[in-house]
Amino acid sequence: MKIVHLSDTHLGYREFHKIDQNTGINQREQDVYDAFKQAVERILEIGPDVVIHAGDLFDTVRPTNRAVNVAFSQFGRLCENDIPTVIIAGNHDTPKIATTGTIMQSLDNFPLVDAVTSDAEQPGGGYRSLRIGEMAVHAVSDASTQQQLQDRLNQLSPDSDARWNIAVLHAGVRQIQDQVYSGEFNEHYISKSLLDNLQMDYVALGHYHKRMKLDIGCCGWYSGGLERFSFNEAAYRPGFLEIELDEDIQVKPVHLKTRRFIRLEEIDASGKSADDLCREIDEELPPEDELEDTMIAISIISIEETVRSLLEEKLFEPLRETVFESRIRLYGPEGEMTGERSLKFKDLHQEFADYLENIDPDQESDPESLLETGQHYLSVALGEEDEV
Ligand SMILES: [Mn+2]
Repeated sequence: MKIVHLSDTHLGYREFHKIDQNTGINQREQDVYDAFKQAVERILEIGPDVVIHAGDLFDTVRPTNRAVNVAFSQFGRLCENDIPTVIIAGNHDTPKIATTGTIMQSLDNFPLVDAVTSDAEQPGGGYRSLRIGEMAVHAVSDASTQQQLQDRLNQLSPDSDARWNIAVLHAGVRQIQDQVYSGEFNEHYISKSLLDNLQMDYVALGHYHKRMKLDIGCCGWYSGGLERFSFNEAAYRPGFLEIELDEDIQVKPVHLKTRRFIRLEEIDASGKSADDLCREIDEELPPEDELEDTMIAISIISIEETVRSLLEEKLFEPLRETVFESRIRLYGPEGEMTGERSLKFKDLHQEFADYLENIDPDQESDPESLLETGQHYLSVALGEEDEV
């Protein structure tokens, strides 16, 4: 039997200000849709017995109509081709207040899709055990709280009638060598000992965007994301996993063609002139005609102010004009950050707090309640909070 395991599609994600010339929408948002469509093309070529999506289908709890349409049309293609799909909600799909509900539960109405979420109307209460051919697929949705997730995990047990038992989970993992976490405020964890004792044949994990085999009691993988969602993910290879269940379990990565990210090794500027640094960086960069579509991250330490301003003029200004997007981080001799010119905003909540700090306080308004009200509206707009 053959499984395709993917996760972390984050449909609706958008960043930076570039617009796709063909569609008129945010280019990174379009990139993410394109990666998902490309993945579905590959899946149709592979023709698996089941597709497993281990969560974070959408980037936010309240995705835009566009993101929903992309998801529905692509799952529709899988249905038309008679490929069953099991999907669980990840932390990005799960509202903090359960009554908010999810759009993902609408996917459950598709004939061949089992969409397992925390919605109250859902059969199984966030845990469903499904028989697909010789497989039993145990799908556990992310929950609003760690305790709720734990309660679901405690129900997990293999189906002794099935030839293969597969668990589908969305969380970080504690107590493995590289503890896996994203640093998101609403992420949940599974302990290594729980995974060690699951007695499954395969554990399909989502959440961590780097493809990774887990050192646990059975075969378990993070499939990784279909795209990169920050410069920190520059070294990850977007794609999914193709799994063959035969005498044993064979796991094969399938890579997708996505936007190029280049993150240079940190450069130490001590004793170097601006020309030296220009040469050093130029050697690492692709030819000029390839720069236009590329994301570039550069980090330089111990740079003197005079060298920095020369480099700014000779290299960084033209580079910023040319590349798709850049993150250039420069640190002075004392380790202080200098000349940060990246267009990337900080977290919107932080931007707003910084903005309030820097404006003249209005006599009439109470700065704390202004901050609180503003943060609430931001949360609503970002889909993190309910309007009430
Ligand atoms: Mn996640």
